[in-house]
Amino acid sequence: MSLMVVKAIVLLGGLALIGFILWWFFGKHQVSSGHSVVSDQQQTGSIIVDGGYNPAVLTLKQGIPAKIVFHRKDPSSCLEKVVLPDFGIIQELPQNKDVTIPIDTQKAGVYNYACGMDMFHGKIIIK
Ligand SMILES: [Cu+2]
Repeated sequence: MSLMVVKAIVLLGGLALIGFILWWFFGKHQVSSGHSVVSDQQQTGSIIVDGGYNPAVLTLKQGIPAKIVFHRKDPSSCLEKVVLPDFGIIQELPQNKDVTIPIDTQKAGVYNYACGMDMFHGKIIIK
């Protein structure tokens, strides 16, 4: 290979790497999001726990009594507890069972929650 070709390959490789880094840091990464289902002054949101929380962002309507149904499919003990610090809730999530957690929706805001070890994170938006 001539030196020119080698230089061109190195240059292209460098550009590809820069492109990847830009995408990694500034690209829009997809976060799953969902809404509760509202009926009769009651709203219910569903979150599947499987390698994380799906949807990762759940939006509830302010002022309407809400329930979130967690369903853990993931066998890992990491996700067997869910902690919602803003609501003072620490809840066990037995595998393959629906667990219903009532949520106070009086105050609008963004509320983070996590697994018992604070490794997986989700968000509840009340607005
Ligand atoms: Cu964990």
